[in-house]
Amino acid sequence: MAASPAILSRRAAGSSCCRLWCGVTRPLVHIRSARATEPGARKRDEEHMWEAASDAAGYLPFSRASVGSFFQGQPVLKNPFLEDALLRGYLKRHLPQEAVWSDLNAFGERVAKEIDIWGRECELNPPRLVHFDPWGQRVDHIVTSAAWKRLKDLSAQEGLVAIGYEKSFGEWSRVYQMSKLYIFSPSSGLYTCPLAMTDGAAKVIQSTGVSLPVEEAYGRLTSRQPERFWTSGQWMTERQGGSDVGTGTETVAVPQTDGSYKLHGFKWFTSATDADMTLTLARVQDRSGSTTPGSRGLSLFYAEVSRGEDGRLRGIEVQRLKDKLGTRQMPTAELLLDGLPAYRLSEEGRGVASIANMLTITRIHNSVSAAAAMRRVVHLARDYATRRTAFGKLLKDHPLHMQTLARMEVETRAAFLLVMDVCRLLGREESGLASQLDVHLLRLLTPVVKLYTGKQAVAVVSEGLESFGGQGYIEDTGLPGILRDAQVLSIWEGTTNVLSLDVLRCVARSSGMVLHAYFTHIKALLAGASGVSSLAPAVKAVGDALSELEQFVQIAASRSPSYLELAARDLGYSLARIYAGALLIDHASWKDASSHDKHAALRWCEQELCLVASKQKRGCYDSSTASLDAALVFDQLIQD
Ligand code: UCC
Repeated sequence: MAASPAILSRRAAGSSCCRLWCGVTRPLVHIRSARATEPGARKRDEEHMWEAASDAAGYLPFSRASVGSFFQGQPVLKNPFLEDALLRGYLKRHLPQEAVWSDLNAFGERVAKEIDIWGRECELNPPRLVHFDPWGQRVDHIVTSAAWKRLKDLSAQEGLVAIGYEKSFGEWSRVYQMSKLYIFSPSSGLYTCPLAMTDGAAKVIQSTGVSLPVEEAYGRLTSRQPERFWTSGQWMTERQGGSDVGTGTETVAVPQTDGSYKLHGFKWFTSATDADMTLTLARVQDRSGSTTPGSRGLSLFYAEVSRGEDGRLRGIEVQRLKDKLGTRQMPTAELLLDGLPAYRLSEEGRGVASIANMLTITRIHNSVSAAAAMRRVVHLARDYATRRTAFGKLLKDHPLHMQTLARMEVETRAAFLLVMDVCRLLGREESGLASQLDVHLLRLLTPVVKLYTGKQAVAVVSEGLESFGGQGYIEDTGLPGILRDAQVLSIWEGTTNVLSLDVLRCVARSSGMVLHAYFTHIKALLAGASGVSSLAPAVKAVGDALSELEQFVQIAASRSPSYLELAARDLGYSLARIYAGALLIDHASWKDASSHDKHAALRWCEQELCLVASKQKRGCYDSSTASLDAALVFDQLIQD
């Protein structure tokens, strides 16, 4: 409500000008001060008095259409390589080569100063699909932003796939490649997605033995020349088969007289659909037109995405682009395959086993992106804590705020070490140095690390957004996009539950040898740290948790498969937490470790590490619990 002239004149006569205006409602000030006086019109008395008081005040906040003088400083992205003490500590220990360091440093500088803006541009200019040209011809053009195209060239030049195949740093080449991707990922506009599939496709082609017609493709996928570089798709998901690929894949492959095939089917979710080629699954039709159902009927195919002379895609129609929660920077499409020319890469019926190589690589990339998302939000949150004042001091001086950031930091460190250890194992396997223990560990840890980091990325990024207060919820800060993009990490490349079941499968298929390798390796890591007294509580916590896990495994081995299935997710989490504890301890016991490394290890090991043991003791996996759970979900009485 507006103040009356009488009140105004009384206040104007007062001595304290600033306090004088405190009772005046803000809209009145705006309206009055912003209104131009009509030419020739005499100002009314109250307007004269108003201006006199303003002049006397010298400074009147929010007057004359001003929005005030305080603007919060925004968080600043700095060189992510220089800002990451753990990354540098890890590389100092394992990969201290000057060439790697100078490359990562220079790349980190580019990420902060140049590339991050391209990533943002991809978000602001998402891809669109043009179905028809102006004359009504079907063209199915996926139009992407200039920044998206620049990111493709950059990826080739920086060797973001190539480094893994050049193997210039032997068994550490994968650690080098993934460190670079880790720096790149949160600024990449999701270009890391096509890179993951490209890497996976190169790996599959390599493992099937590079020969015609894929020799050329392999060279392009691993090229550093932008004009030669190709990306690949991974078309696995169909309408019936998301996780259950074996049952749900409907696409058929019709043999041609020249030994090639034509594919007919519908791919429901194809990521980075502007790729140059793809690997995909289909069922080979026999002479009678029949196919083999289930996983045993699936074969792996290679197909190039190309256009005919009429400008139309050969054998593909792009049905529509997906409207997704996040990853909007990247085109994801539904594709009708109608006679797509293709070559069979696997033996007939070995499709799932053959594409599993690709899954291993894309799951590792997924984990890299998860750890990177956590690191990015911690990086920005800690910078912001030095810029934002509340309740009389900077956020960094509020112990509770720092405790929250420290917990995010510990979670990020654990994720980073888990991811890098899987990369280390992959590098050993690819350079022929892996022991049988390494091979088992890689098989077990790939789904464990993917499921754990994917889930934790959402939790840490969400916490990170909260640390910016309301600004963390504001779209054009760029912060909400980090959360939206993180949400996919626990879904694609296998959901948390599907990966938990994959853990059980690899335990069963190896007759428990993957777990044996796991126990053996952790015991070795703990033994290596036994001389560091400051780490003793952490060593004890991990040792105890490992014993509990061994006991759980012994008990579970005598139970029915349904018992293990109910325990699968908690088992996955326990495997991740215990292994991360051992890695944090190992890193903290290295001769050049910092006190922060030790603190992180101790903090991590304060939590419950072996969930599966405590839940087992409470009967959580008993058969009665399954029916109680179902009844709870549907809120129904249990039928006897
Ligand atoms: O495509 C997608 C999005 C692309 C975007 C990529 C971006 C990535 C990161 C980006 C970073 C920003 S998402 C769609 C992805 N789809 C999935 O992940 C499918 C999830 N479902 C599964 O993983 C299931 O467990 C299936 C499909 C593998 C289950 O199929 P089956 O047929 O029931 O599998 P089996 O019978 O267990 O295994 C068949 C064979 C066996 O080999 P043999 O016969 O020699 O014993 C298994 O050992 O495949 C082998 N195998 C594996 N080998 C199965 N899984 C694996 C594995 N994980 N590793 C090694």
